Amino acid sequence: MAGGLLKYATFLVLGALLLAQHGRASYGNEKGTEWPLLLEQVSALPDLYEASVAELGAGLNAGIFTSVDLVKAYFARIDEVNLHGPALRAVIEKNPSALAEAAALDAERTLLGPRGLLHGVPVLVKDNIATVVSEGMNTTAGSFSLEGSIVPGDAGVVKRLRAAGAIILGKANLSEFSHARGTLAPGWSGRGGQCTAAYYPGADPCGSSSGSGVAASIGLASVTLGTETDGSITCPASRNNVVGIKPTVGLTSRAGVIPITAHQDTVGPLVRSVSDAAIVLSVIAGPDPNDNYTLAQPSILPDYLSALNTSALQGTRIGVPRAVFLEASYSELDDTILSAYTTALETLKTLGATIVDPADLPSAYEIATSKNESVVSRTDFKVQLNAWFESLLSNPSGVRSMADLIAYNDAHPELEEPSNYTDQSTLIRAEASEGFNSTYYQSLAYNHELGRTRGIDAALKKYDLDALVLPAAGYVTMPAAIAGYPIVTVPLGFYPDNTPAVPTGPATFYPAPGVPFGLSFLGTAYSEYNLIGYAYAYEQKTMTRLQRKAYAAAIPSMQLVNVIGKQ
Ligand SMILES: *[C@@H]1O[C@H](CO)[C@@H](O)[C@H](O)[C@H]1NC(C)=O
Ligand SMILES: *[C@@H]1O[C@H](CO)[C@@H](O)[C@H](O)[C@H]1NC(C)=O
Ligand SMILES: *[C@@H]1O[C@H](CO)[C@@H](O)[C@H](O)[C@H]1NC(C)=O
Ligand SMILES: *[C@@H]1O[C@H](CO)[C@@H](O)[C@H](O)[C@H]1NC(C)=O
Ligand SMILES: *[C@@H]1O[C@H](CO)[C@@H](O)[C@H](O)[C@H]1NC(C)=O
Ligand SMILES: *[C@@H]1O[C@H](CO)[C@@H](O)[C@H](O)[C@H]1NC(C)=O
Ligand SMILES: CC(=O)N[C@H]1CO[C@H](CO)[C@@H](O)[C@@H]1O
Repeated sequence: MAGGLLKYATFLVLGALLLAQHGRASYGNEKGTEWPLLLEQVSALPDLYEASVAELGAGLNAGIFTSVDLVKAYFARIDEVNLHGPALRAVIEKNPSALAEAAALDAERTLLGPRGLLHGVPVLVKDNIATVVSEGMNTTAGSFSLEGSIVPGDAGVVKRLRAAGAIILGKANLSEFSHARGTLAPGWSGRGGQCTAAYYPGADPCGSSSGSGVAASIGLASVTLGTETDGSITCPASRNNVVGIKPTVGLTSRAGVIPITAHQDTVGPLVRSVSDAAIVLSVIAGPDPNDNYTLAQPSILPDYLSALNTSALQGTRIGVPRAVFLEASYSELDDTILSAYTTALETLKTLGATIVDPADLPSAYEIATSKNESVVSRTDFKVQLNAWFESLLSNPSGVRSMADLIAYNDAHPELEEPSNYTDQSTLIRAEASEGFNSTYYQSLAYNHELGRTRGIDAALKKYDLDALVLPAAGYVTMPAAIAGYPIVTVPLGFYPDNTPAVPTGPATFYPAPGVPFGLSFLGTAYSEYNLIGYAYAYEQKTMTRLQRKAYAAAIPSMQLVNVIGKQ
């Protein structure tokens, strides 16, 4: 113990020396993410359950701990809860090169100072986001059909993360093929098993970025990435008490991401705070020649960190598109959520917003019954997934097309179709699609009309709004999904302790006691800067995330103090 304290004191002294040496490093904005922080601000080791990117960066810069320590600590936390204890199954693989990468980044920091806010920060990415094979990880969307496959290289967003000095900690579990295989319990994949959320034993984590949401919620990584086609960042953010940004389609590159549809897929952060989300977005946003949608984004992107303004809602007009969620099909919007939502609207008013209620999308009822989304996504999925299989340098399973994949699943029931997880109807329907015919182009045009011109943009214009606000629960993500428009989700509340646990799958429950739910801000294309500001103002006023923690067994006990100075 005394040895430990001595060691800790040495770190503090070392930190002071390093701080003096690297005083030149200064990043971020004027609102608290600036470096270096004062030594007393970092003299306590941050609790990895909640630690922010800024806190970790301050401790790294001060030399109080290293990125090697961080990787060791997160690995220990994953080992504690992933297959053992509550067996959350949030992580599929740990990066076998992460420690070596961390050591190199530590050395670089000592020599040259940090590259930026994500230097040496461990990031967990959803298993549909490619990482170069030589590093030692698979990219499989959770499917055994892709185990050992050789991808051509890193995904575009991974290249950006690495350039910023981030460490890829591992791959997160997901709903297999981002929930585009069939009617399966959210969070299940053949390779990862059934992921469950950390707020109630067996809680449904939602999907498809399930592991990313769960890992962020209890600090199995500093930050995580997920992907959304329709709800796959928003919903797990909501169910796991974290912040999610579903960026405008075309803001973040999908190159190297196992696809569903280029018209809707998008990559974004799932993290514990709006500040962290802004930091991650500012790194992963930007053009990529390998994803031509990103070439249509504004040539100069805003500094998302300067959107972090607690007064951001002052003088804004925020709309309530009631028709979207009064539709009977959105039965998840029960009294608990609607009452928390009503309170949130009052909070937004106190923060200076004018609430316009109702502010309906003219297309709301058509969206609720339209099947145009699936016409487009099915057709795209077949074409794009076939292209993914063809792009692989090799694939040991022999699967080279969607048709092969369907046959593979049926031929390997022990791996891919265990009892209660047998369905692959979405794949079968996609395989039956006939390509880019006139029905497809008509449906695509309808999607844009329903989501954009008679949808979100129509409501913003008609009511002179800055943004829309909706509960994140339920499938109220479709307007933004078919429009390709952004959503920023923040914690809104929790189900009370006396909530009956309702089964949603063979091993999952929703709702259940203590299960979280979120609030979503929506806007037009490339309005992330504004949405981040509104979400930040609301988050800072309410700090809902901190009101409740995961159930005891799902809170990892390993911390930096357990690994610093150990082999
Ligand atoms: C992929 O997964 C297999 C099986 O878990 C593992 O043996 C292998 O090391 C992983 N990595 C690569 C690059 O294949
Ligand atoms: C991207 O390129 C494809 C052809 O490679 C083309 O069909 C599509 O319209 C392009 N999309 C954009 C947004 O530029
Ligand atoms: C924060 O937002 C308020 C209200 O929009 C604005 O007046 C103020 O200039 C902003 N502060 C900064 C630092 O941008
Ligand atoms: C697509 O949307 C249009 C316009 O609302 C509607 O008339 C049509 O029935 C929809 N098509 C499908 C396949 O749902
Ligand atoms: C286009 O293909 C879809 C299946 O992908 C089919 O349902 C539809 O009838 C086709 N439309 C035309 C005009 O052939
Ligand atoms: C399948 O799910 C049912 C409940 O839906 C459960 O009773 C049963 O044990 C499950 N079977 C397996 C093999 O997990
Ligand atoms: C990191 C980790 O724990 N990965 C596990 C994910 O689940 C599969 C299936 O149980 C295990 O094989 C992995 O080891």
